Amino acid sequence: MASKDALIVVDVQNDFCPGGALAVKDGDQVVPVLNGYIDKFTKAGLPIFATRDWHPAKTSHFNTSGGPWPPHCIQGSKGAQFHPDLKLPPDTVIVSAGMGSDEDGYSGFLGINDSGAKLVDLLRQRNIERIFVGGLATDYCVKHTVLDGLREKFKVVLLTDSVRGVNLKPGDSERAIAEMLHAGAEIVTDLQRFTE
Ligand code: VGL
Ligand code: ZN
Repeated sequence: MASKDALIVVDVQNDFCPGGALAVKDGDQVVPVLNGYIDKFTKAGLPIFATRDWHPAKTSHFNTSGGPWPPHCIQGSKGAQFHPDLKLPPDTVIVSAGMGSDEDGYSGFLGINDSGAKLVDLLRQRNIERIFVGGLATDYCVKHTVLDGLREKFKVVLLTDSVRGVNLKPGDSERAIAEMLHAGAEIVTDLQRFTE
C-alpha cells in the first residue's frame, strides 16, 4: 500500500447480513476481515470510503413495485445502517447509491456523498489511483463498483477474503470474480503482499 491507494467498503449493511431483509449467506463474516484492512489503511494514513445502498421506500428496485428484490436498505432504517461491528473511522467518506425511484444503483460509482459529490470526483480530489474493494455483495454492488472503477481508469484490487455473494444462481459469485479478473482487476486473497 502506498499514497494514492484507498479502501472502498461496499454496502456492509444490516439488511445484507444474516437476519436482514436481503441477507447474503455469511455476509457478516466480512466484518472482522474488513476491520483489519480498515486498521491498516488508517495506520497508513490512507483514505477509507464506505458505500451504502440507500433506497426510497418505493422504488422499481423492489418486488413490491415490479423489481427483483424484497424491500431492503430503506433510507434511515435499521436495515440500512452499517453492521454494528464494522469499525469505520469518523473521517470515512460515505457515499449513498440507489436513491432514485427507478434505479438499481448497483455501483458505488453511481453514489454521492451528503453534498452531492460523486465517488469518482471524491477519489480524484484525493489523487487516488488504486482502489482496494471488499464488501457485499460480490455478484452485484462489489462487481459493478469494481467494473466501473476500471472503466474510470483506476487500478482495482478485489479483496476476495472480504466479499460474499447473493448467488441467486449457484456460481454467480465465481462468475462475477472471473468477470472482474477479465476486465483487469487484480484478485487477491488478502492484503499481505501489499503491506510487506
Ligand atoms: C445489492 C442487491 C440489491 C448489493 C444491492 O449491495 O450488492 N444487491 N441491492
Ligand atoms: Zn439495493
